[in-house]
Amino acid sequence: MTTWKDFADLKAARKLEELARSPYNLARPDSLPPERIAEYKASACGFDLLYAAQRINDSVLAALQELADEAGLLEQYEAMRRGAVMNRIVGHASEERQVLHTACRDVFSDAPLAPEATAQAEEQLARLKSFLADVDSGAVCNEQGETFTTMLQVGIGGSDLGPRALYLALEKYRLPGRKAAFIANVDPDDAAAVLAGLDLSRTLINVVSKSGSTLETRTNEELARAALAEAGLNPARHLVAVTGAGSPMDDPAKYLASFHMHDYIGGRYSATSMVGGVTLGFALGYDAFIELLRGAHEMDKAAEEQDIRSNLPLLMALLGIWNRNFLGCNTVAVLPYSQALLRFPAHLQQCDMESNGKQVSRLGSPVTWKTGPIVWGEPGTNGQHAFYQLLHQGAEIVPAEFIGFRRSQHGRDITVNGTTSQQKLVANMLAQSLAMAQGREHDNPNKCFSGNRPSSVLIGEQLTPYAMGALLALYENRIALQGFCWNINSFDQEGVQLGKVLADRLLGAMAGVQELSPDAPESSLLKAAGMV
Ligand code: G6Q
Repeated sequence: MTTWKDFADLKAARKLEELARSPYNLARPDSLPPERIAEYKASACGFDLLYAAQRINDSVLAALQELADEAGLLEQYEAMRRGAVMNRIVGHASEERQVLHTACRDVFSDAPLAPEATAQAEEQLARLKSFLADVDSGAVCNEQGETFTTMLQVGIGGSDLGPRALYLALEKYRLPGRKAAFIANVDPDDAAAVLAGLDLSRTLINVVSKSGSTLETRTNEELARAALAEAGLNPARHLVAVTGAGSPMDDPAKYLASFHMHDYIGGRYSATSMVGGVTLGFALGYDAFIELLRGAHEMDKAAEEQDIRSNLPLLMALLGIWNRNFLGCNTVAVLPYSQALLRFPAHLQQCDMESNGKQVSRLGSPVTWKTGPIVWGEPGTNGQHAFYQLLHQGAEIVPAEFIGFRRSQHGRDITVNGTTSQQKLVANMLAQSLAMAQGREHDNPNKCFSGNRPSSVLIGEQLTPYAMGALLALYENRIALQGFCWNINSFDQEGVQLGKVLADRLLGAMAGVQELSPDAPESSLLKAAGMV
């Protein structure tokens, strides 16, 4: 396997630093000629990436290619998919795990790269298929013999964000009479509001937790069990589990059906495992879930291409690195022009920031280069009436990633003033990219747009299960490839531990089982917050 190299030691990084002294100026009047727009376009799995509005030229692209080659990004990507232990920090205690979420969708290959993991994924898919067939036929039903209409997924973080974002994106493809709902937070008001909207007698509750010990999820499981009991329903007929083998939740006797996720699948990369599969399969149908996996698999394959101009995930990874490390941008806005992608930025926020928000290299030393940016976003055009002011005239340069589709999902539209709503949506997206790039001069400084603000447009035909799978894998792979380049471990999340430990101490004090000195900040905080 390629030796892991520190970002600061890459020769191509020196070249890029040099090129970053005079990056392409998008605000020049002739900055976006037709040849540039046609040439700076890459395609995969039905998506086109238009990247002429990035501050790059052929020399920058050549140096980014050298960076990718020198850091061995594709070798590392292949090693990951073949089951190398990528989740580790050399010389320090770390998770020491394989990273094999891609194996969940390698089920379409004749020769899967990680055959054992893919065989396990196939086994889980077969279980899911047969469970869903029983739900469809009514063999799995409530005590009155009625079929189930709703699946409530109870899980948090990686066990919620991806599945929820994908469900919302694909709600249009719901099976007749089926829907999904979600509870993640330990906020009792959220659970109360969600439960109030459900007919529990026709609801399957899918408790999803890889560790089987997450405070929020186990608390909400108890809350759901209590709600079932209160409604006179037998939890044994309503509860389904997805968990890690051997976890405290891995107890088939307590659930109507149990599915496994394996330790080589990280929470935030688990949407294509049973973590997403059970709820998506219930609500959209097994075939739709398979289509989603197919899209993801084909994007995984597209990421094997050596030439960065033909490899969408790698190109997006490198453009992000150019903006972050060489042009000094601290954040990235992901702006879908599709309301169905409402929660996709939130999912990416976790996937990216939990993966690449790191300051120690895989060789165990503090990094001397910037790593993951702050990722955020909301659908357009709503965002245009909100925070785009800062994107166009703020003191911070925020590279934008626009995502849109040529056709709507429902195909129900209206023509007003000669254009459909879908045309208005896409026109607005393209206009925003142009406005950020070219800006506008004006005598009044307050009406002046400096321009020269980079963005890309990712456009697909229509948001289908296949397209959603491809989009998900595009970003998952982009994030992993960036982590390889920064030489950080994108697959652990030590940074979330301290808060959990301190919350446990506070809860221990509130429950009267943890002795805290009255002078400890925990005691004073509890008092000041009026909680004791
Ligand atoms: C994701 C993280 C984290 C995790 C949740 C839920 O990569 O590990 O968001 O998914 O903490 O964990 P469980 O699935 O174990 O409940």
